[in-house]
Amino acid sequence: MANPQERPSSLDLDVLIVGAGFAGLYALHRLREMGYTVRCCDRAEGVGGTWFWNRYPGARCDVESMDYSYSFSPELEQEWQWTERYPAQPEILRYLNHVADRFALRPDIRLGTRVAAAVLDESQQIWRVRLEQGTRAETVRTRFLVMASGCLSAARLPDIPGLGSFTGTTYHTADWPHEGVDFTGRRVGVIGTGSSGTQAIPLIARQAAHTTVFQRTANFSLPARNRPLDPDAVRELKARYREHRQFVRYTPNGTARRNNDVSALTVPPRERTAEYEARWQEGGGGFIGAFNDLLKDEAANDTAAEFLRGKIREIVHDPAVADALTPRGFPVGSKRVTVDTDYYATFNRPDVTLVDVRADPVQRITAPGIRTGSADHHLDSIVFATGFDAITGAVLAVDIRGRDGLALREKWAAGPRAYLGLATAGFPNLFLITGPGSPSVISNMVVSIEQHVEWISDHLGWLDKNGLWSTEADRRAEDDWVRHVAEVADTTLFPRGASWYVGANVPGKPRVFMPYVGGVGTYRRVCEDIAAGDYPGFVTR
Ligand code: FAD
Ligand code: N01
Repeated sequence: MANPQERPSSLDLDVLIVGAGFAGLYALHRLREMGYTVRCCDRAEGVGGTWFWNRYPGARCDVESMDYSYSFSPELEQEWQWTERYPAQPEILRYLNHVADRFALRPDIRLGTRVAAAVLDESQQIWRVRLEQGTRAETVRTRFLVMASGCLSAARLPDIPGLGSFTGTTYHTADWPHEGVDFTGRRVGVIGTGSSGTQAIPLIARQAAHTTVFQRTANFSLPARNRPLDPDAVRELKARYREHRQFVRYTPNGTARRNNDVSALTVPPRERTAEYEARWQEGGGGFIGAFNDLLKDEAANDTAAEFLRGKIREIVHDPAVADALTPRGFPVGSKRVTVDTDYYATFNRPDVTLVDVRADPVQRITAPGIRTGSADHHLDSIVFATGFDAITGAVLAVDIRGRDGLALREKWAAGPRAYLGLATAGFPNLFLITGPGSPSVISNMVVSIEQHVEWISDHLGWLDKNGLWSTEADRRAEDDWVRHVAEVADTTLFPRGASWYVGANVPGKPRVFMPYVGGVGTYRRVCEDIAAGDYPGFVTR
């Protein structure tokens, strides 16, 4: 707990947490249990983060529910009943609301409150943080600032001319109306075929009079094969949940996925195809674990890519449409593989049109619809499934100024730099949950979030136990870590896709591969060693 006599008299809080999603809720609970004075702010009008905002049809997770859930409370994990293998957004949001109530978090959460700026007061080693609630603004003084602001929370509209001129209705998947949208009888255009688009398109198509999908990059998509959970299997897993969670924490991805430790190139072609087929039938992202070199070796990756291209040709009847839906030019997995229900089959519907905007580019949005090089598409609604300014977007949307008034935006102008993805030199007592350089989006994020929350809170406890007030990443340690993150990425095929992992979806964003792909378990051990060694790489005072 913070030592009261060391607090500057003007301090309002020990810790301010930005964001009330999976990360912010757990951070609030854990730090409050340790005795800190903590508040959490979210610009949303409810808790849940991702699951508050993304209410589009078909929104669900693609990590299995029994793993995509908190492990910090054995009671919570026993009492909560998931209904599906991949629960839909409303169920995950109910879960997070249950967590907020069960742990009495709400009194310390301020909703509808945006954190606009944070300035380090060097003389007192505290943060002055500007909060905005509608037209009201106030400044709070806090010792620690924890950015639990999300890797996929800064939604992006595309830079298409004429965006404001459309006279129909527009929606972004990550800011979906709470009352839902009835597309019955409407001509709907969907821009974007990433995870959100591939989940939403089949359901929109079932309802709308006509659906036009504007695809820029064809992506690899795997069938989810979602299903209700088998009560016996749930009971069996719950009986050994503790052991299972401990196992998952040290796996490469923070999931119970079966990773086959064999090269795709050493097995006979028929055996290889059988393995791919079994995983395709099983459904979900486990396909990528079929062989140990799919994300390392181009020739190995090609075998998986070719299998998936064959599936598209099998499912989609019109060869020209199948061809346009076929991903080419990047390895499977280097852009996040999407997990869908009936995505490819949707293109067999007579009321669905695919527009390949690489071949026929969007020129502008007009009053009645979308104009491409070859046609005017008349629409009643446009759905933007165009993604996020990922990983750094929400952090840099806050004007954060550290030592000598340096803006974090300036420090990260050529790409984000953070030690372990947890802290950044020049910004003492500022923590990033699932920040750049940590496994974050390459993992089951709930596992990575819990690990970061626990590591940060343990570090705070250690500082106080040792009578220290502040902690800051050492610049050399940070440089070494950033280099290591890039070196590890370069041993894989990940940087080869023009994905949001490298910032390729945001014009002008520096092209840096942001997540750490060395594995969740490996990363956890590094963090554990650093804690056990009294935090080398951090300057504490
Ligand atoms: P978030 O849930 O994004 O919460 C961050 C919160 O911070 C938001 O509510 C936001 O409003 C708030 N915030 C940001 N900036 C400010 C500010 N300046 N002031 C005030 N509030 C602010 N991950 C998986 O591992 N498995 C999945 O299956 C999976 N499915 C996903 C499906 C969708 C549709 C999306 C978009 C993401 C998915 N993810 C998945 C990633 C998901 O984001 C994480 O799993 C997890 O929910 C992130 O939790 P978080 O608390 O870190 O961030
Ligand atoms: O966003 P995306 P998302 N003109 O960036 C296209 C998680 N998630 O919201 O590929 C035309 O992936 C863009 O094209 P291109 C998950 O981590 C998980 O779908 O850049 N098209 C792309 O097709 C995921 O990866 C689930 O060429 C334009 C699409 O828009 C992450 O969130 C569900 C364009 C954006 O895809 C983001 O997913 C949902 C333009 N100007 C989200 N601009 C699960 O299932 C962009 N695009 C778990």
